[in-house]
Amino acid sequence: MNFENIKLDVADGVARLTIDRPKAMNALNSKTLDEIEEAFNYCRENESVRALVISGAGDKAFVAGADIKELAQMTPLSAKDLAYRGQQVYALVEHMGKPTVAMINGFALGGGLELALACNLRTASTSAKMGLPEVSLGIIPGYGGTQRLSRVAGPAVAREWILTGDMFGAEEAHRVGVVNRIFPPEELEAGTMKLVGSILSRGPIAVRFAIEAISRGSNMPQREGEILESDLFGLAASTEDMREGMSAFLEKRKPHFQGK
Ligand code: DAK
Repeated sequence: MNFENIKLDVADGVARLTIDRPKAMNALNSKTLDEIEEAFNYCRENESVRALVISGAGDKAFVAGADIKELAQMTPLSAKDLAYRGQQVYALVEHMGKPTVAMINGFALGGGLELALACNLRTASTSAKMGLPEVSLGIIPGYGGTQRLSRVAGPAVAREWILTGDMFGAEEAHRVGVVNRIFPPEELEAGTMKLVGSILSRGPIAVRFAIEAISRGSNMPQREGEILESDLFGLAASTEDMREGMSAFLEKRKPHFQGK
């Protein structure tokens, strides 16, 4: 695949998607959004991809939001189209059915933070800065930020971040649960890959069902989420992976999961 504004490499089951417009702080213009969509579809459909890690090129930015030059041209109708399009692309990563990690290596602002919030997990460099500055531009978050930040870190944090439009450092983001793990810049990559490696060593079907139960369940009343959980639990109990995992424990050896 030939991309202009992103890179996609797959090695050892992990797809690395790099947003690559460093001169514009990796801001998302419509071409970049198209390419991200193609990459997400590839990752979803391709069995050799077992996990996805997203980061930004260079050492300054993850993604500094939507491209403000393009946003400035928006009309009500084009804004509606853009909203629909962005929501579709972000839903692809949210429902990929494989572990997805945003590795936040610098500024993650606006649509950039919203992209990270659509991933299952977030790691960040201690020098990263995050925020939803849309109100400073006279708009509100439009790629799910008002919804996902509330679900990830709670409505009080979402109100503070969205209403002030302020930027927050990685330590604060970690403290309030917006990011899962923080690392010094030089350890971000290794730390993130270690986290991914730990997930990939577990039963792949169980990981997939756990992602589904958490993601879909968070949009359901608790009792319905519990019913979804019990259905998926039942399905997990039908897998060879379950037998292997339990046999390995009883035989005091490491499991060899086949994803079956
Ligand atoms: N768009 C376009 N260009 C950007 C950009 C952006 N978001 N962010 C940075 N750049 C460009 C700068 O214009 C500059 O370009 P040149 O002047 O060199 O040509 C270059 O990147 C380097 O930036 P700076 O010189 O500003 O670098 P600094 O280190 O001084 O500052 C910064 C870095 C990230 C703090 C600063 O660049 C900054 O504040 N950037 C803007 C952050 C921002 O407000 N982002 C937009 C958030 S709003 C929608 C759905 C979603 C959205 C919109 C619509 N619909 C449903 C319709 C999403 C909205 C957002 O993301």
